[in-house]
Amino acid sequence: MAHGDDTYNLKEVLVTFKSCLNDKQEILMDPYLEGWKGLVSFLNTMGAIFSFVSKDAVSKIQIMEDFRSSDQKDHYETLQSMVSYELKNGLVDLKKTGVYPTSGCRTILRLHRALHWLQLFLESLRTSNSESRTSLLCIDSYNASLANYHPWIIRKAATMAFYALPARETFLENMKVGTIEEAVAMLGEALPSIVQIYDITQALYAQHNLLDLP
Ligand code: 1PZ
Repeated sequence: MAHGDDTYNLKEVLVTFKSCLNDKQEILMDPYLEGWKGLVSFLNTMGAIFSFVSKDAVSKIQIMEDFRSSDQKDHYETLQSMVSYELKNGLVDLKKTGVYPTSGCRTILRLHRALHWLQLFLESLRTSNSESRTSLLCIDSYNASLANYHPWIIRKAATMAFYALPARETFLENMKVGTIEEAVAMLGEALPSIVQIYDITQALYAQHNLLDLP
């Protein structure tokens, strides 16, 4: 899969998320992280103003890749196996940050919340029209999701960065999937798999009471 900046294509990234599910409806860690890396490459095409965002995403991806290359790697093969392994062995700070500030469960939760923002944002972009402003779509979807978990200073920085987003048509062209119409159609085809990954993760975390991990 090509994620280099010059061969970049958002469709491939979204399709990677589709390949995350095994036949037991479990989410495979490696393609999940691969999908995230692709999103970070896309974000990096939007300029240095977003580097504080991509740095945080990269460090979280790195935490998870380190688990995947550790002695415990087999326990991190799927999100489901990670949750049961970490909970069974008391490797998660459940109430406040303590011994395990970088558990897999809390790290994936941060990415999972960001995936909800992505879903709302791309869906609003898909259904918007040529008069819509990308920055406003982005602010609305952020306020409806991720902002609820961010302190004031991050919300402020994020909102300011959103004003630097390219106009809708440029944004859609930057996806590198052809014309604006083709980009919109691609979103319609690819977003359901993002939604499915989001929903399965959400149910898994809800079932184990992990949605508020510090
Ligand atoms: C297309 C425009 C892209 C805008 C990106 C929208 C997301 C704004 C998020 C701002 C995050 C700022 C940096 C640091 C945040 C961290 O404090 C939090 C919580 O982690 P903790 O501090 O508890 O360890 N991190 C997050 O919420 C994860 C953020 C990941 C954002 C990934 C965005 C991917 C963008 C894909 C673009 C197509």
